[in-house]
Amino acid sequence: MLEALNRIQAIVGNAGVVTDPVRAHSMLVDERRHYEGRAAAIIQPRTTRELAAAVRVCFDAGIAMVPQGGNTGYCGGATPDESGAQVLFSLSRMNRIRDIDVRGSILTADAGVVLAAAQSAVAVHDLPLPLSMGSQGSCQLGGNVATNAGGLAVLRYGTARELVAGLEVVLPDGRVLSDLKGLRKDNTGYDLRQLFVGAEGTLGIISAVVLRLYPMPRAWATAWLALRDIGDAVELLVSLKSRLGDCITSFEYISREALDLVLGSIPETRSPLNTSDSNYALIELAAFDDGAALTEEFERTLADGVAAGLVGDAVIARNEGQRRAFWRLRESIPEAEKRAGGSIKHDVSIAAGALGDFANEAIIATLEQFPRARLSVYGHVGDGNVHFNVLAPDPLAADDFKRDNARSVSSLIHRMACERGGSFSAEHGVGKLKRGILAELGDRVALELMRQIKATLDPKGLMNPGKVI
Ligand code: FAD
Ligand code: 2HG
Ligand code: ZN
Repeated sequence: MLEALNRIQAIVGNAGVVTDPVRAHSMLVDERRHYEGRAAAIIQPRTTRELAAAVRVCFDAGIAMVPQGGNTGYCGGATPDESGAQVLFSLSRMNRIRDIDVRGSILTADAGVVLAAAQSAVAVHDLPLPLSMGSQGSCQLGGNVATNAGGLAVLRYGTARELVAGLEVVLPDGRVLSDLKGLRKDNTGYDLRQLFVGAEGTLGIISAVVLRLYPMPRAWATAWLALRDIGDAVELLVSLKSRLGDCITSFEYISREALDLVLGSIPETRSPLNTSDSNYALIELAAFDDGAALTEEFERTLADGVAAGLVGDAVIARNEGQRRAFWRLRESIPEAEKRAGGSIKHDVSIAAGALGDFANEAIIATLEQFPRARLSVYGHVGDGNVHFNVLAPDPLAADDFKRDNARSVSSLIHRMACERGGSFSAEHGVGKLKRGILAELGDRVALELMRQIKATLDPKGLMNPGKVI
């Protein structure tokens, strides 16, 4: 081991090895403080060449490797185990924007570029990268691709998978798979690229990405509305889609309890409607003209929703400040949950038609078994994905509540979602946290194929072992 670590140090130099204990600690604990690992070394290469050479040393010496981006993942996938025998590869120093092809609308960047930095770099060219999420100030493009991240505009632009036009990947044996041409069409064999999207670092380390960019809308129409029921959100979305088509970029659901968590703990927030409804939606449309016609049709559709009893009340943002204030309410929910002691999180998806029933039945079943629990239900209803989060009645007793109840609460919610044909992990992945659930609830044939793919690409089982499968 020591000899291999010396060789790696010679490859990446002193600046490429993290020795500061405070920095190291922050990289060895996961975002949700579920896991704390140890590492034989924390390596931060600067280039693909350095990364590949260091990986090759690990492969030859039989050392397990863990890739890490911004360490914002929710499933412990970027945390090494407790053995102290694994090498953590942090991509943070691989943070160069390689190219912005304005004519081709593609961005090529090192995997360690922080999402917010990538957004700023392309915004200058009026070509937004339509991937955004609460963690964007820390998460990295490589991590976004490795987790197939979703976020707030999936409805219009898809998840990270649909934005990826190319990848460069360091394979577990140090070979580099280079697919950075960014071609729209290329039917030359298997689509290997997609294997690494959502693989959570178990098949290789993504060293660079090519992402699709889109034209900058010229206007937005953003509404905050009260709904009678979460099921009505789905009905409203159907009618919006039929009348406004592709213009809808986001359709987010927010329960009253989730909103109250934000209003109670995040400074300078206030409810956009003076009502005490139980269900809200935040809807955004984008236009490529001045947006007047779109806003008019939006208002008409919402008015019809009111007449049909789907919508209680609605307000459309009058200016950019109000639009941002609406989004702040939605984006602050995870932070507000943290301030309330944290939650037992569930990230499930269900076919659109069954979503309302699932949510309502899950609320009843959870409160029957855990009558004092607080719920925070919200999410990307436009994508059939809800975050069904369960909090302790008292923030001060949150750790005990989560420790005592996480297993049974999660088993209930995951089973309810899977029995209705849904997924127990719509956007946050599997990592270490849900590996057991995947083994239990996953499709047998799919699991067999995953193991075969893993064995082919990583025959020594060195790449992020103990995660996903
Ligand atoms: P990490 O946490 O470092 O790693 C995550 C996984 O990817 C690990 O398995 C790791 O091994 C692997 N990995 C990381 N980098 C690489 C690489 N270069 N090559 C190969 N494997 C790699 N997620 C959503 O999908 N939608 C949301 O809306 C969303 N909102 C969030 C809001 C908050 C406040 C927080 C804290 C998290 C949120 N997340 C969300 C979860 C998380 O931010 C995303 O999963 C993000 O994509 C993880 O990126 P990261 O760089 O932090 O990855
Ligand atoms: C979101 O949609 C993220 O805000 C985080 O996916 C969800 O914290 C959560 O449970
Ligand atoms: Zn989400």
